[in-house]
Amino acid sequence: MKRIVFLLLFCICATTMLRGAAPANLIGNLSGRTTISLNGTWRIIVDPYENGLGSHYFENRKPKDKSDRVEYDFDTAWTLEVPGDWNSQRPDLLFYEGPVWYKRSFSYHKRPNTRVFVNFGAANYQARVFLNGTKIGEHEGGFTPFQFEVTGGLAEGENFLIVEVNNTRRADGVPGAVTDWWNYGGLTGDAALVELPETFIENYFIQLAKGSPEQIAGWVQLNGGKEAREVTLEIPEAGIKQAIATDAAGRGEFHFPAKMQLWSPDKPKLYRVTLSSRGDSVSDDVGFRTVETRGTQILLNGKPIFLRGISLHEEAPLRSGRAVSEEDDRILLGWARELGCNFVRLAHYPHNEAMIRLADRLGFLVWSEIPLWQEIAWDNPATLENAEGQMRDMIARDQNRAAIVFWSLSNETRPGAARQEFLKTLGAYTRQLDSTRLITSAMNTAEKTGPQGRSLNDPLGQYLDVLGINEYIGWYHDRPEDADGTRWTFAYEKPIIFSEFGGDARFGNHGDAETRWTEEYQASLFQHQINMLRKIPALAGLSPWVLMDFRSPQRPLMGIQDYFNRKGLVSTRGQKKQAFYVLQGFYREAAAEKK
Ligand code: GCB
Repeated sequence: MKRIVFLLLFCICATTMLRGAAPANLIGNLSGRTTISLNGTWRIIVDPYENGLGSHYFENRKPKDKSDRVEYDFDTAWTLEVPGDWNSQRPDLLFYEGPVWYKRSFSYHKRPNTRVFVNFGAANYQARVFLNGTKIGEHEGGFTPFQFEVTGGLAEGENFLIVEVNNTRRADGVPGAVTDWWNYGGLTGDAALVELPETFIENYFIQLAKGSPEQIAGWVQLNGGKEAREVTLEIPEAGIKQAIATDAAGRGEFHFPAKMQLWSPDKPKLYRVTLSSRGDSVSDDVGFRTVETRGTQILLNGKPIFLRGISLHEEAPLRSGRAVSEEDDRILLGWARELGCNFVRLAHYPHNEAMIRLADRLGFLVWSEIPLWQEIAWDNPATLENAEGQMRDMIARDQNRAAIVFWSLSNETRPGAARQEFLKTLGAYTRQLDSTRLITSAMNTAEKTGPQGRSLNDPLGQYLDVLGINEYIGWYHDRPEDADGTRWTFAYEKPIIFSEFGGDARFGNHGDAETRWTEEYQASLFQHQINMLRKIPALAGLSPWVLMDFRSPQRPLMGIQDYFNRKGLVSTRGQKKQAFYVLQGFYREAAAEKK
């Protein structure tokens, strides 16, 4: 008995230690900071047999004399551009999965009273980072930023960074071993040094208080000093100047009345907000709005809103590869605008920060999610910790963007006790980090109830504010016209978003509406889906699958797919398929009705 109690205690302690070992908090809003870009050309060594660590690639060794043997040389190695994936930059790396070692030299001149951090916007999937031959940290998760302090490790003058990025898929990772998107590897986010004072404003949360359009609430976190300090928050255009006291841990919370012009897709008003504290100051552009639910409605600023959306991957338009720049994002959101959207579902992982900021400026509501897709190691505590870490960092980066109204926990997961517990914990954690936004998930577990009935009873629904449904009537089962008579019922009285439906069509492939892979088939499928959706009173919005064709290893049909999922309404070259105009027609009507 004693032994059992001891074992139990040991397990509890071990789990708490594991879960308690939270990495350093992220520094928010790097665009408001002094940064030195490390983007551009990096040298790379492809390392399929994982020799790099044993052969000390991270030391950037050179032969000591002419008889010395060193079997690598970054100076003569291949190159890649950062930010960017390796698959689309070199034809020989299109299908590559494994480690690649990146190296870049830079010169740095030390400045007094300055702390320096290195930031990577994203590295898929795992990264080990070395500065001047010494390891400074590692990171897991392919889409969220990470930072390490390098103040002590920087040399005066010449320095070099070496990063091993490994995109090997892992069954215990997030995502797991299988996805329906390309496993683009590499340093896919911006790389930069960030200079900050000894004590600096690490991050802050400034939004309208939950359900109160006339109160601003949030917190600020300092990093550095040991004594309490004051932070001043100013929004000059609104005549706001508030003093916030921080405690010895550098945290200050605030809550004050404010009458703001509210952010909405029609008027995406942003205010310049400045936070300052002895020797540090950071500015940001922040919008203010409320979002909540009432029965089956979503209320934006207290009024019901119908979400005319589209799902999209972070896939570059007009070329292939990860979308990594604001120019890429502008094209994608431009098509969404033309379609008549006021909402985008950024599938299936956090997109680059520029995309969220652009959505904020252009007035798109955003669904943002972590790559928790289908099968995950539900029983593994480290997988849960990983999912929580990705959620935490996505929120830490984007929590001041009014555009984001949903944090999504997962996509298409199979009900079961372990999954339920995992997502319940993740949901509670997400609410604890941000209680102002709505929590959702895309579910695909509707049951057939008779020849024309479908019912969504997934028990995950109880933890969500808004229910997302992915369904593929007319593509993976049944025929497109079967949608017309389908009647939906839902176990929860909550807003419903049809977060996916669609079918593949190759642009320019024509035939009748019965013939798969044609534009006509896809257009007819969209029309039948719309017929069905019109009859669902709880419908709060939709984000069909998908804006643009995207690469996927699961799609090998030659001449049609060529390793692309062709469910796009637009081809990768920007050609609009017939279904684009069907959805556009519906959105025009919906906008006119002010649904
Ligand atoms: C889904 C997934 C999405 C796939 C899509 C498809 O249900 O959520 O990631 O790409 O279906 O095309 O099969």
